[in-house]
Amino acid sequence: MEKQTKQQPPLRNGGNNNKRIRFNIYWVYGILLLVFLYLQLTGGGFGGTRAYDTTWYAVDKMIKQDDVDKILVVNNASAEIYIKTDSVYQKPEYEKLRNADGHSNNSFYVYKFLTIDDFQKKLEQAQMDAKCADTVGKSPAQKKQIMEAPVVEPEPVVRKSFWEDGGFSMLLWILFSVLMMVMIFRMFNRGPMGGGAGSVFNFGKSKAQLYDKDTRVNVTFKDVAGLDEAKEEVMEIVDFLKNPKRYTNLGGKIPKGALLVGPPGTGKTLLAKAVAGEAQVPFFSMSGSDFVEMFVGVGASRVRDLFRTAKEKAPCIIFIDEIDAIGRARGKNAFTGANDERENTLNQLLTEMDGFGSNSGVIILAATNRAEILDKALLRAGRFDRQINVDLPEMEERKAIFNVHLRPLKLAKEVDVVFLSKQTPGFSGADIANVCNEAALIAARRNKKEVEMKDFLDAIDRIVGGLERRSKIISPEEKRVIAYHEAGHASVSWMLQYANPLVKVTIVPRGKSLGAAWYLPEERQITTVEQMHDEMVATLGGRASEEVVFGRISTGALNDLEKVTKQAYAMVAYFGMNKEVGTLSYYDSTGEQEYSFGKPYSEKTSELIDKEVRKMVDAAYEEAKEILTSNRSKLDQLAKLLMDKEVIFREDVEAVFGPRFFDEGGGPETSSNPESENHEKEGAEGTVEANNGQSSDVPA
Ligand code: NHX
Ligand code: ZN
Repeated sequence: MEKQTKQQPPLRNGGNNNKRIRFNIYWVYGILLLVFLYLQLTGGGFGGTRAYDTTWYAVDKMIKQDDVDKILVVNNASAEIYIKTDSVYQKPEYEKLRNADGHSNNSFYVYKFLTIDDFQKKLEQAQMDAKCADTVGKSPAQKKQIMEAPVVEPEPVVRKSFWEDGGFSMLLWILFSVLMMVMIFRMFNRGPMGGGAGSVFNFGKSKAQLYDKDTRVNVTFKDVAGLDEAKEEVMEIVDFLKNPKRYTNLGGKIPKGALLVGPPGTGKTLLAKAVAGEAQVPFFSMSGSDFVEMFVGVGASRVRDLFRTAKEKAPCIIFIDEIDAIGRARGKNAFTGANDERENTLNQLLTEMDGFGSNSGVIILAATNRAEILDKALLRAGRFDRQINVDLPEMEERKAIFNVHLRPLKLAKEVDVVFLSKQTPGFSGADIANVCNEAALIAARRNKKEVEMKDFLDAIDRIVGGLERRSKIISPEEKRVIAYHEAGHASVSWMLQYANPLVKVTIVPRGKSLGAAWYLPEERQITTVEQMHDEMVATLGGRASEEVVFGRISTGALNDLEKVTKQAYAMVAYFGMNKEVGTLSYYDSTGEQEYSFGKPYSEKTSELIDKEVRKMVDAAYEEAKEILTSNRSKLDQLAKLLMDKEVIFREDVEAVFGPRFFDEGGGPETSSNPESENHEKEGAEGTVEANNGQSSDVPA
C-alpha cells in the first residue's frame, strides 16, 4: 500500500487516471481474507495434515504388521489410525502419508465403523491374531511375554465439528467485518468504489486538474465571443507568463491573481478554459468546493499541496472556479462555529497567495458570481489585484455569441442573427447556447431539413416563459378573467409613454403562468422615475382590469403584485425617489451588515417607508383603473380578440388603440419581423427586466 501512495502523482494529470490504485487495496484485503478463511477452515494447521479413508481389510493388515502407533475413536463414530513414523518412511504402502520435509507426519487413516462394539471386537480379534502369529516357533516363556504385551488401545476423543465449534458465528463475524471495511472505504472514497484522487490516502492532496502541453483543450480565445474587454485582460495575463521579461525589465511586478466576476452563464469558466488552451504553460483547474471536506484540516492541506505543485511547475496558472465556496467573508456569524474549517482553508489560501515572490510565475485566476461576499483580504492588492467583470452580453456581443453557436447548425437562409440578438435582451451566453440547441431540437421535432426563424423564436419563448401547456383545462369564466387581465396589461402599457413597448399578449398557459403580456425592454443602463412609475402602472393593469370589469379580484395577480411591491420599496428605500423619505439610500452594497438583524433605520422611518410605498402603489393602481375606465370599449375589444385568437400581437393592439404616438424613435423598432408572428420577451414574470438596472442589483 505504501508503495502505491508514493507512486501516485500528487495531482491528477488531465484525466489520466491510474487504474493500479483501484486494484491494489482490494487485492491486499482479498488475499488477507482468503488466508484468514483458510486458516479458520483447516483448523490452523499448515503442515498438510490429511485424513485418508480406509477399509477394515487395510486396518487389519496394519495391525498385523505392527505398524499402528495409536488409535483415536472420534465421537464413537470413526477411528483415526496413526501409523508409526518408522513404518511410514520405510514401507511403500504408506507413501501418501509422508511429508516432503521428512519430519514426522500428522496424517492418518480414518476407518468409519458401524458400531463401536463391533469395532472393538474386530480390533481385539486382529490384535490377538497378530500375537498368535508372532508366537509361532517361540519358547513358551516368550509366548507368554508376547501374549501379555500391551496392545494399542483405542483412545476415545470427543471432537466438535467446525460448525458446532462456533464456526458459524466465526463466518458471520468475518462477513460483518468485510461489510464494515467496504463501508468505511466507500465513505472515504465518496465515489463508485474507485480510488484515484479521492481515495483515503490522498486526503490532503489537492484535486486540481492539470492541463499542460500534452493535454488537449480545444477552446481558444476564438471560441469566446463577446467579452472583448475581459478577453483582453485575460490575454494580458497569459502574456505575463509568456514574456515576463518584457514587464519585469522596466521594474514592474507581475500581478498575482485576477478575479473573474459576473452573473452565471456569462462565460467565466469558458474564458478560463480558453486561457488553458492558449497559454503554453501548465494550467491547474479546480473548484472552490473541492477544498471542502468533512474532515478538519483537509482544505488547508489541499491548498498547500496545490501551491507546492504549482510552484514546481511554474510558470503556470491556477484556476479556482466558484471561489465563494471558500472565499466568503470570515467571522460573520462567529457564534455558529461551523465554518471554522472553511476559515482555515481561506487563511491558508491567503498566506499562500502572499507567501511566494511576486515573480515566481504562478498566477491565480478565480471565478465567482458574487464578488461582494468575498473576504476583503482576498481582494486587497497583492492577492486578487484585478477584477475582470464579465457582464451579460449586449446586443452586438449577443450577435457574436449567436454566430458561434449557430456554426454547427443547419440554418435556413432567412435566419437573421441581428434580429435574434435584438429579441434576447438579458440573455447570458449560456442562455443563447440553449436557444440555439432548443431551436434545433424543435426543428427536428417538426421534421424540418434546416432550422428556421420560427424555431428560434419558439425556443426563445420557451426559455423565457417555460413550456407551453395548451392541455391545461381552463373554464370559460376563467378564460374570460385571464383575457381581461392580460388585455388590462396591454391597454395600460399602450397608453403610457414610458412603459416598455408591447410585443405580444397571450392567454396560452406557459410554465407557471396562465397568461402573459410580453414586452421588449429597452436595453438601458439607468432607469428614470417616470419609467419605473409607468412600469408599475402597467404591471398593475392586470389586477385593475379585473376590478374594473368584474368588480371582483383574483389570486392571479400574485406575481404582478410581488413585482410592484418590490419595485416600490426599492424606489423609496434604495433609490431615494420619494419626497417624504428623502434622498437617502438604505442599500448596502458592501454586503457586510454589522448587524444582520434589524434594519439600518429607525422604527419611525420604517413606518414612513411602508406608508410611502403604500401610497405610491395605491396611486399607480388608481391610475391604471382610470386608464382602463376611460378606454373601456377598447379594453373589451382587446379582451374579445384575445379570447378568440389566444395570441395577439402588437399590430392587433395598434388596430384597436391606434398608433402609440410617443413611439417615435423612443423604443426599439419592432415592425421588421420576418414572419407575421413576432415572438418576444415578456414582462409578466420579470425575468427579462433583470438587465435594465433596477431590480437586478437590489437584494430581494
Ligand atoms: C396558480 N397561477 O398557480 C396559477 C396557475 C392572472 C391569469 N394558481 O400576471 O399566472 O394564477 O399578466 C398559490 C396561490 C402563482 C400560488 C395563487 C402562484 C397565484 C400572470 C399567480 C396570469 N400575467 N398568475 C400574470 C398568473 C397564477 C399565482 C400561486 C398563486 C393570471 C398571472 C399566477
Ligand atoms: Zn398580470
